[in-house]
Amino acid sequence: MDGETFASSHDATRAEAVRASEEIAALGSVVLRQVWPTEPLAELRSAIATFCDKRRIDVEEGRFAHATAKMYASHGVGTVSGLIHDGLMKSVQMVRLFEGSVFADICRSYFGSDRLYCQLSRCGFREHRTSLSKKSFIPYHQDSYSQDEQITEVLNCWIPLDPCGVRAPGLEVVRNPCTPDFPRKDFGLASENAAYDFITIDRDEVIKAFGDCFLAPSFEVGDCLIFSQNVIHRTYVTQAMDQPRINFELRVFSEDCMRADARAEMIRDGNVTRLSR
Ligand SMILES: O=C(O)CCC(=O)C(=O)O
Repeated sequence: MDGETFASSHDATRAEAVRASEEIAALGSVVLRQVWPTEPLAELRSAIATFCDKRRIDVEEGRFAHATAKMYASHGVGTVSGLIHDGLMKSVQMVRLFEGSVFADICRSYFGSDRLYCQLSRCGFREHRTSLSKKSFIPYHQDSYSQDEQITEVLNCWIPLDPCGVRAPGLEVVRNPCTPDFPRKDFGLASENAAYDFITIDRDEVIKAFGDCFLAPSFEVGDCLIFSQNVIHRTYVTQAMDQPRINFELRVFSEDCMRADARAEMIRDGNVTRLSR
């Protein structure tokens, strides 16, 4: 597919980061190959798998009676805050993962700032087990819906922790920065995917607005897909897929993206975590 990949390496130069951030500005996303070191990703994967296994057992044994419990039996969902709460990781691991990464260079170039942050409660993960369900996990949507309203813009780095996109569910994006608050689908009383109905965007409407420009790459561990917050995207899953996939989403913003009247309080109260010095 056109523009599918932007080849990079661990020692990607600043010029490459600038090129990648220009691609994000023009097309909404960029795919990077082999830019994340495997060891911290394996640690993260192990923490997420432990969290999801425990949640699944809690659901099966009736200890987790939340409205979405049924979904959690087949699909793992959570955030870094949850992993930290359960003693499965420390926030410093996030800082270390980000520091010196190609993604950090791209964020500096994209936001034009060195003062970069994330919210640990909005850096999420998903575990998709095709042996338990082949239903699409998350339908077409925009991240801006689920954004903290005090933060005007984020870049999402979607990091697979298993090979995916061919035998395991991957991610599909519209290759366009898209427009904010794209109209959502009206289900009336008939639901397609109850948990996520309220964010669902209709594929035909996407094609009318932006053309048939979907990208669903195959990924190896170490690759990632970075996209801006209005980019319409979804879990990419086909009936033929038979492997599981865990992924992680590192959502980063600069200090300037925090609304001026809320910034000092957010920093003071620890609502945001500084990722760069
Ligand atoms: O990982 C996925 O399958 C989709 C995740 C996603 O789109 C999201 O969390 O916003």
